[in-house]
Amino acid sequence: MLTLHHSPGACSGAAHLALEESGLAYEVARVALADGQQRTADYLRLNPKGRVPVLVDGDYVLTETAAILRYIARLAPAAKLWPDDPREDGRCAEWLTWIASGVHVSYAHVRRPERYADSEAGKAEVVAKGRVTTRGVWQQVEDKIAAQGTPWAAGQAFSVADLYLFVFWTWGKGAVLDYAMESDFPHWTAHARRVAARAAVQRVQAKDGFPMPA
Ligand SMILES: N[C@@H](CCC(=O)N[C@@H](CS)C(=O)NCC(=O)O)C(=O)O
Repeated sequence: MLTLHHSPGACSGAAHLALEESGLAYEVARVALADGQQRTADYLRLNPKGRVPVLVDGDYVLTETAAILRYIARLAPAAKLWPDDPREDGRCAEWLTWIASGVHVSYAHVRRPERYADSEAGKAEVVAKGRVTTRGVWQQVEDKIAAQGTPWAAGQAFSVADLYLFVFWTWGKGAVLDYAMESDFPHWTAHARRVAARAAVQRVQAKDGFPMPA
C-alpha cells in the first residue's frame, strides 16, 4: 500500500491525481498545512524539508513532486502515465522540471513571501515582484502549449505532465492569483478541460474540491 502525504489544493494534488490514474492501491494522509502540521517533529522525521508531497512505499520514502510522479508512472506501466517515445519522454521531463523549478517557484513568491524576506516591507516587495513574474510565467505556459499544438503536454500521449500542469491551472483560477484563466489563457484552459474530463480527475476533485474549468 502506498501512502501519499497530501494537502488538498497543494502541489501534492498532482501526485494524488497520478495515483488515482495509476490504478495502484493507495491511501492519503492529510497534512494540515494551515495548522503547521508540516513543521511538527513527527512530520519533519518523515520529510525534513517540511513540505508535501511525501510518498511512502514500505520502507521507501520519496519527496519532490516531479520524482514522485515519475515513480508512480514506473510502478504502473499499464496506466501509461509516462510516454515511451524519446521526444515525448524528453518533453514530459522538460515540463516536470520547469513546473517544479520555475512555475511553482514564481508562485511561491506570491503565496509564501516569508521564505524570501523578513520585514513587512520586504515581503510586500517580494509579493509585488512575484505577481509580475508569475503573470509572465503563466503567459509562457500558455504560449508553449499554443506553440506545441498537441493534445497533451508531452505530445500525443497523455502523461503525468498533464496532471502537474493542471494543478497550476487551478492555482491560476484560485484566490491568490484570481486570473481569468478561460479568457486570458485559452490554450491552457483547453488543455485543462481535457484533463478535467478524465474520470480519475473527477473522482479526486470530488474529494479535494479544486476548481474546474468552465
Ligand atoms: N519542490 C517541492 C515543493 C513542495 C512544496 O513547496 N510544497 C508546499 C505545498 S504546494 C508545502 O508543503 N508548503 C508548506 C510550507 O511551505 O510550509 C515539490 O515540488 O514537491
